[in-house]
Amino acid sequence: MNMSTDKSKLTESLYNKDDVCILLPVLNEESSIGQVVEEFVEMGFTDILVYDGNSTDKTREIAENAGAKVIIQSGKGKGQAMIEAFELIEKKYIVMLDGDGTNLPSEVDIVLEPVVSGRADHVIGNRIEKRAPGAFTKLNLFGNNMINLFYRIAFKSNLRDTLTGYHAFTSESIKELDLKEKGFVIETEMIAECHIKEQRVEEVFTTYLPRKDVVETKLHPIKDGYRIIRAVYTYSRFYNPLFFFGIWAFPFFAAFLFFILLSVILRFDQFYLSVFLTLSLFSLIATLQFILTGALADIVARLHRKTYKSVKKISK
Ligand SMILES: Nc1nc2c(ncn2[C@@H]2O[C@H](COP(=O)(O)OP(=O)(O)OP(=O)(O)O)[C@@H](O)[C@H]2O)c(=O)[nH]1
Ligand SMILES: [Mg+2]
Repeated sequence: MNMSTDKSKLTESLYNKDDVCILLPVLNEESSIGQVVEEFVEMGFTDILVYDGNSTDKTREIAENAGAKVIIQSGKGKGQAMIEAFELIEKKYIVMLDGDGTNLPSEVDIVLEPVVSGRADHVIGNRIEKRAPGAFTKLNLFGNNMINLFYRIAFKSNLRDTLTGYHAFTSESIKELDLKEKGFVIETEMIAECHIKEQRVEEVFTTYLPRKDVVETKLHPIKDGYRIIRAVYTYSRFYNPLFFFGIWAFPFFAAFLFFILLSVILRFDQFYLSVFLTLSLFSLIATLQFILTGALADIVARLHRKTYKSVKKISK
């Protein structure tokens, strides 16, 4: 018996499979959903929920035949489906993964272990390290890395794959999150909300395989990438306002240096000197304003988190 089997046995002994809901948000995944559901059935999971986004292929039929419960979402988008599903699930633990066969059901214990052992409220499966050749396009990998770097700075976090589809969490923790995003931004919103709500987030390594079929991707790299970056920035105002406001201090400080330089170069011309000195002063004031606003808001945010943590502790 190797070490990973040992660990898997250990994890299994920590939870009852009937306490877990396997959630699969899907849209037109007929070529992969059957195998994904079957693997979970074979492992002994009894609650497999396929949340369908009005697929036009045989996804629902195949999923049902394989042993899943299928529900059709009311609106549109992966986020909308997940928010709807979270309202219905009553199991203690939820494991969520993509139904396109890119995540391995056999790695379920790896993502569940930190949750069932009580170490984490929310676990994400990092796909970057164990990615198979061709799983990411060059553009997707670059975009993922850039977004994760931005997230790490904005949320002072060490997570390396915030856009993964493989998650495990307690239903108690997911109910605490205020989720609104209807599309692919939902994963970012979930992690950001976990940080805002002082939850313990852990990252584990999971395999990432290429899609079997070449379907038209539902994810638009540029449009969705922009939406995700905008969301990271927007959510950071509650968690790290010094970053949210402070980021604007950089261009204004650069403008200050630029106008000072121009003032020095054109110091013999009274008109230019006064114009550039005024502009440099304005830029310096703006720089300080952003830093000051960020610093003050940071104190408020820290106090809020401290109070939130205490209230949570007391109510437990
Ligand atoms: N219910 C539901 N599921 C969706 C919707 N859009 C995508 N999904 C599912 O969400 C999961 C992730 O979507 P993908 O299109 O694979 O996104 P991705 O993995 O970032 O992109 P790819 O590289 O194309 O695989 C898959 O199981 C999709 O079928 C939707 O509108 N509703
Ligand atoms: Mg996918």
